[in-house]
Amino acid sequence: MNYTLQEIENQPRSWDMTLQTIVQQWRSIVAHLPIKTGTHFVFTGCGTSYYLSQSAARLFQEMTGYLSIAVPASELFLADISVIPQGVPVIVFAISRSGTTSEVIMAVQYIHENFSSIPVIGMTCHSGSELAQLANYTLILDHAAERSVVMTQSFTSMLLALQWVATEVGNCTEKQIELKKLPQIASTCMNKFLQFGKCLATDASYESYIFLGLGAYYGLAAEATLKLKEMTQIPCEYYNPMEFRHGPISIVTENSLVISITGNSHQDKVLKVLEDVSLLGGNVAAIWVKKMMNFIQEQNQLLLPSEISDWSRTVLYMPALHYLAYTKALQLGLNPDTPRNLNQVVIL
Ligand code: F1P
Repeated sequence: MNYTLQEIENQPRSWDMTLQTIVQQWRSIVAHLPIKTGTHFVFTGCGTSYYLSQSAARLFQEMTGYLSIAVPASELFLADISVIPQGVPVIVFAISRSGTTSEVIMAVQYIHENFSSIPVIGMTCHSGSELAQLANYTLILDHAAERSVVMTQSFTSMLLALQWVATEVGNCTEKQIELKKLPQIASTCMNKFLQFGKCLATDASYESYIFLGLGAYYGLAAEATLKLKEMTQIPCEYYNPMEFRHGPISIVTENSLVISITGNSHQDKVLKVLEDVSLLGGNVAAIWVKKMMNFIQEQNQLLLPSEISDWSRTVLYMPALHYLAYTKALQLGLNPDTPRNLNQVVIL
């Protein structure tokens, strides 16, 4: 067994530990934070941690009503005026599994030097890291650290932790009850996730993969693409499903597989996009909640539990997509633990 597989499989346990540790960590720092009407939140990171930021910002805004954006860490110091809101209180969440990625460190230093009133909350899986030293406050998930180059459990665990934070800021106990159900739901579904991932990976006629996601799921689509790209280097892309028709759909061939990451609230509209892809001869698959009689083959549909909301269900879409990338790598004779041209951290 290799590290990547172990970390994919450990997600239910990692989520459980995340939920146990985040409550106290957040409560001990929130009292020091100047959250008031009009505060803007900026989520930042690189690579997976940037895609995590994209999902987290959407989920945070939806839950709390506070304006929230995601920016790549490098833009905080290379294009600061275009991304840092002016004239309003700002709080930054800087996210980095390693806590040592240069651009994240440079971004935090830049904020300290040029925007000293902005508090930076560092989220990392390494308590002894530079980010943990540098940030004004920290959220530490040491249990979600990884030996693999690619991020799997650290992505979902950090995202789940930020969702918990959002429920605290938004004062929403109803969603907290839902989040607490996730480890148990995931552990009963892991085998189903593996079978689905394998099924989409092993059909050799799929030469390119396209992931569709909107709202908070757009970050998931980006991350699913990155996982497949890192582990297999196979052509893959991601889009907002409704945007896909506006040009990108021209890349569809009988060898493409379009996979939709879909919530209950938009399943009907997305089904129509998939229908258009199918009419053009493309292959389609979906991870969603409502079972529908339609043109999509049964084995290409993964049904997730509908008893929790789209908002709370977010991380549950990822393990099947991790298994897809992992299985595809094995199928191509690649070692998922040692992706081409990559290291765990980018140090400039
Ligand atoms: C982020 C990251 C990873 C990626 C890569 C290098 O690291 O970009 O997403 O897989 O191999 O680092 P971090 O800042 O979250 O540690």
